[in-house]
Order: sequence, then C-alpha cells, then structure tokens
Amino acid sequence: MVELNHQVIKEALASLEFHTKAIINGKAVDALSGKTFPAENPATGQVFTHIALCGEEDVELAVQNAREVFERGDWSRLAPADRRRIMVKFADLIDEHALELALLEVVEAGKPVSETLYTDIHETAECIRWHAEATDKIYDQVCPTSRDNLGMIIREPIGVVAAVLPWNFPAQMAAWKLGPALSMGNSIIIKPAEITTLSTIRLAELALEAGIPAGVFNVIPGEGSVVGQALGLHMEVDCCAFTGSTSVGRKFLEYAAKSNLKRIILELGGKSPQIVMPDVVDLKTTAQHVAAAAFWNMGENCSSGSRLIVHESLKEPLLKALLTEMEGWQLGDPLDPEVKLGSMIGQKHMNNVLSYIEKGLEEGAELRLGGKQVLKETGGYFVEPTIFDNVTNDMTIAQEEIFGPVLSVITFKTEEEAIQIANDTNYGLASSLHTENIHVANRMARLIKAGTVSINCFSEGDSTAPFGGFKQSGFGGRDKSLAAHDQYAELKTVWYENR
Ligand code: TAP
Repeated sequence: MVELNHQVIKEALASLEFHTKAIINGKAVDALSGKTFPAENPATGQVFTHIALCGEEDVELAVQNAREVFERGDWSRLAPADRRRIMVKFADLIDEHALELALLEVVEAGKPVSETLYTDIHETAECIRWHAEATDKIYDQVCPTSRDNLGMIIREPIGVVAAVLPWNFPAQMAAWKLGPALSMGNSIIIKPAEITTLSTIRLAELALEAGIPAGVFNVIPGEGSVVGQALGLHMEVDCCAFTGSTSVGRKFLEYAAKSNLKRIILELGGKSPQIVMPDVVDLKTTAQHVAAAAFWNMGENCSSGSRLIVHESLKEPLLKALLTEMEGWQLGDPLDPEVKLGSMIGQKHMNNVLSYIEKGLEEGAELRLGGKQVLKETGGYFVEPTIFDNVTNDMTIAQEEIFGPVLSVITFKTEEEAIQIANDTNYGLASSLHTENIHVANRMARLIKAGTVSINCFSEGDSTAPFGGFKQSGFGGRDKSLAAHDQYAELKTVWYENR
C-alpha cells in the first residue's frame, strides 16, 4: 500500500482527473438534459468541477439496459467461478487506484486522506474481494424429502437492484451493496449522494475494466427527490437497497407500496450508546475507543457512539482521559496525512450541527470541549470535537441523530439503569460496552437492543459480521457477511416426484 507523505499527495493531486459523467450501459454519458451540478470541496468552499445531473429519463434508460443485460444472462448466468474471477480483478484494480479514489473522497467530502486511503478505500476493495470469494462457495440446498421426491432450494438473483447511498462513506457504502448484489448475479444501478459522486463513477469504470459486462453496474448522479424517487417507484426495479436517514428510508417503503412491491432493504440512522461500567481499569484505552466511536469521520457516522453512558464513579477520571486523548486528534486540512479530523460535509450540515450545539446549551448541558466552528479562514466547514457533560437522556442532543462531532455524557448508578438509558431511543444500530467482567458483558450484550454490541472496543466487525439495525435503524436485511448475499437473492423451490 502507498505510504502517505506530503510529496506523494502533491504528485497524485497534480494528476487527479474528475470523471463526471453518468455510467449507463458501460458508457460514460452526459445527462440526457445536458444539465450538470457543481461539486464543492467542503474543506475550502471552492467549486472544483461539474457533474452530470441526471433525471427520470436517464433512470429509464439505465433500468432498461440493466434489465436487458440481466435477461440476456451476460452476468446473471455466468458460472459463479467466473463471476468470482472478474470481481477479484475488480478488487485488485481498486487497490491499484487506491490513492486516486482516496483523494476523490477527500476533495468531495473533506475526509482526512489517511482515513480515506487506509480505511475507506482499503475496505472497499476488501469488501468486494470477500463477497467475490464467497461466490462459488455458497451451496444451495436439498430438502429432507422422502425417497419419492427430490426438493431443491435454489438461490437466484433478483434482477435489477437499485442502491441509493449516503455521503459519509461513498465508496465503502457502494461496496457493501455491490459485493453481494454482483456476486449473486444481479444488475445494479447506484445513485450516490449528489455531493459525493466521483469515487462511485470511478468504481464503475474500474468494474468495466475488470470485465464486468456493460449494463451490469450503472451510476446515475442526481438529486434524491428525482433520481432516488424514480428508482424507488420504477416497475422494473426489483429491489432497492437504501442507506441514509430514517425519514428518507420511510419513503422507500411507500415507493414499494405504490409500485411493484419491490424488496426494500434499509440501513438507517443511529444514536448509539457507549456504556462504561464501574469496574473498568484501563481508562486510557477506554478513552481511545470512546473517542473513536464518537469522533471518527467527524461523527458523520451512522454507528457513531454519540451517547457516553458512564458509571457516576468513573465520569470525572474518564472525562480527564478523554480530554487528554482528544489533544492528539488534529483538526485541519484533510490533505495533510497527520490530520485526523477534516471538515463537515457542507455548510448546511455544519449549520445543523452547530444548531444542535446551541440546543444542548439552551437545555442545560455543560460544554467540556469544543462547541464552535473553526478554521473559517480556509473557506471550509470545520467544527471542533465537542463534549457535553451533565446530559440527561431526554435532551434533544441525546435523542436526535446529530451526525457530527458531538458527544453527550450521561451518568448512571446501576446496571439496570444503564440498560434502560441505552435502550431509551428510537434507534438500535450499534453499541459499545466496556467492562472487565465477562458475566456482566454477556448479560448486558443480550439486553442491549442494537444490531451490533462491541465489547471493550468500538467496532462494526469485519466482512464476516452482519451489520444493520434494530428498531428505526433498519429494515429488511443486513449488510456484510453471507447474510447480505441472501438479501439479493430469490429462493426458488424445484420439486420432483418419481414416476
Ligand atoms: P439522506 O438525506 O437520507 O440521503 C441518502 C440518499 O437518499 C442520498 O443519495 C439522497 O440523495 C437520497 N434521497 C434524498 N431524498 C430522497 C427521496 N425523496 N427519495 C429517494 N432518495 C432520496 O441521508 P444522508 O444525509 O446522505 O446520510 C446521513 C444519514 O444516513 C444518517 O441518518 C446516517 O445515520 C445514515 N447512514 C446510515 C448508515 C447505515 S449502514 N445504517 C450508513 C451511513 C449513513 P441526495 O442527497 O443526492 O439528494
């Protein structure tokens, strides 16, 4: 893997090209209307290119082509081992182009380059490779019938899958859908978030280079309310996989009901708890995990541990360790390899985060760190990591997803109270639990209502572990792991009777 330093980044930036067209049927094309939209670097406030602004007519074309190629079987009927080979090549090409892809995500999203290179793009390739490798290792089933019958349970690809994606991990979220959907033989149309389109366009070009047939992987840039809605309502789209906010997720259920009852898979928001029990000894390590859970990716993370639920006896020593830990979290130019915190995704979102900070102060929470916009002279949208003490779980900052670098500290007295506070939310995506006692860990892990409980760490698990939410954090499936393959497959029963 490339070793990052200022010179390497400077040279790569000098040769960085922006591929700004939609990818339909294997070709880079303008929107049929000819319209474009500006792409802004949120770390500088500067517009750096213009991207095709697609509409319903482009969706129509992409769906028709995706359907044709699916029915023709160019990809859907390839032997699984052939799909594996091509997808592994696709993963290799992502690795080869890792720095280019990483820089695209820096300039579009303001994410730190060390994160986009070593985490986002690395894991994008790993995810495609993992699902690729599974392609010819998943067996179908034979029913336990009498000797007079043979019953087979066969997985078939669903058909045309649309994926509508968020802006916080553009390539990685695309890979979470692409890996299993392509592995099962589907055609896929991705609508990236308008503000983070470029790495997904490059992924589609690399997929073509690897040998994934034209029309199998399409990218339609444009607005959610136009392109996303058109995909959700389309009668020839068989499945919509959506990652984003709970409010837009609900719309996909309506789209399905109003159209063809397409399968809907939703990965939504979160307000995840981090519980620290009174027996924790190593506060320095715990503080490192707490900081990563709350502030990694500037808190623009669905599984962000935005509520620290700490035993009252440990609050002050843990906060002390956390404030020390945060001294090492440098905020600044996301192109600097030393920087750990870049900008917010845009001005509107930054203002939203700042208004939550205002709300926290109004409702009586005590500011222990940060709280302000900084680096205004850059033209970018930077917010300091912010820690609120004396939060109660009914406050707005403890209930609503802020999607920014804001941590609420809440105390508890008993184990029961910790669980009650942790579960007192509409969400149920992720959670962390810190304790030295395996019995406490096992008991509490069963009681926390969340799709992932990470013990003594902040983690979503690797490719082998399913990821998705309880309650209003998700619907209809799981990303990652073999569970993800099933959600892009139809089960068919084939039943024989002896003559
Ligand atoms: P959203 O505003 O929900 O946008 C997500 C996607 O939906 C974007 O591509 C957006 O398009 C599109 N969209 C917007 N309105 C639509 C409509 N009426 N019909 C169809 N599509 C529409 O979320 P976001 O702000 O990008 O991302 C933040 C949210 O995503 C947070 O709540 C976060 O928790 C969640 N998230 C969840 C996960 C997982 S795995 N659970 C992972 C990442 C993020 P445009 O923005 O281009 O208009």
